[in-house]
Amino acid sequence: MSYKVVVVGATGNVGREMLNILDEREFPIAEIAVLASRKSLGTEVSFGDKTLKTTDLASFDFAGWDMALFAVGSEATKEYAPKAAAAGCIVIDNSSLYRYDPDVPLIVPEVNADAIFECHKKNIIANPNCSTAQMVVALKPLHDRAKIKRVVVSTYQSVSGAGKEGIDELWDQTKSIYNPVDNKPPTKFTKQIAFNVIPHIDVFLDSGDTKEEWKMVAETKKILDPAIKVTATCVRVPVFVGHSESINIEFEDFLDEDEARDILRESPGIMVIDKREDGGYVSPVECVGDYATFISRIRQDVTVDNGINLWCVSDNLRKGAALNAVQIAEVLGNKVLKKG
Ligand code: 11C
Repeated sequence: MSYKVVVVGATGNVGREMLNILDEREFPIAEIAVLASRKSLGTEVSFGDKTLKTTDLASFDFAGWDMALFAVGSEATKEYAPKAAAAGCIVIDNSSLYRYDPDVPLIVPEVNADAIFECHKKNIIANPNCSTAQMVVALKPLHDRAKIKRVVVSTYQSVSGAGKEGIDELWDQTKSIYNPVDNKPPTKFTKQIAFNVIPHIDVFLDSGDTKEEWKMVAETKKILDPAIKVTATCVRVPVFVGHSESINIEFEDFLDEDEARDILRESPGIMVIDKREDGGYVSPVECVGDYATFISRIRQDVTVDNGINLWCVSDNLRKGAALNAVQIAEVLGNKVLKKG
């Protein structure tokens, strides 16, 4: 069986990655439409060896299309996702708009693929925040074995999480360090990002946490287990692509570091690189373009009864966005649409 697929926001970083990944994974496509907002209209995008011309999101009729992968901001999603859903086209949404809606499943296929059966409540499925997606892939198999009580996570998030403007700002500031005449004040980030780190992603909440930190808590509970306590500190670092996370996990039951390593090695979506020698771990530049969530530095935390520390790295534009959306589309095809 093959499907009529729409990619909304096809000219953006995530939209282009969605097209690459649909092609790479040979997603069964009967017909594809690539949509963009008026300002990008007419822009061409690559899909395998084809070049596709974008059409206008505002006037597109979603009736008769099986699924739409949305990679646009919350405003455009708010306007067009309900139209697609009402026309019977199932939306897979990369924005944060529907993630916390109890009638919308929030899915990471390695963790909660069966939540897909909830998709008919609104004809919408949500894709999580990038920093949550990679973390829950790492947590799920360990939770199944030893039940996680609490997670303390610190993130090191690349500028591509903030879109093209984030990438441009790091690039321009890095160059201007050597040519101070070009020095411009930061516009995308709140402080200099080149040769610096910024402990602030998304808006501040009354609690003192940022929205990015709150998302990691709320989304982990929704995807994996509402009983797990999570506390997060999210930090922007001068890396173009690839989010890294230092994760400290406290379990109900004892889990030996060697067993944790073996479990992770056998788990879907994970690549363990953990050699305890110079370079025997993964850094973000090495994960770019890959599908896997890489786990390194797995070790006992002896300061609590049942603790494990690990280092988790993944391509935020892939597992954190486009790949996860395509994996959801695969599950939707196999579990829901195929059965009619
Ligand atoms: C960042 N994680 O790195 C964010 C980007 O909720 O989908 C993704 C925001 C989201 O800035």
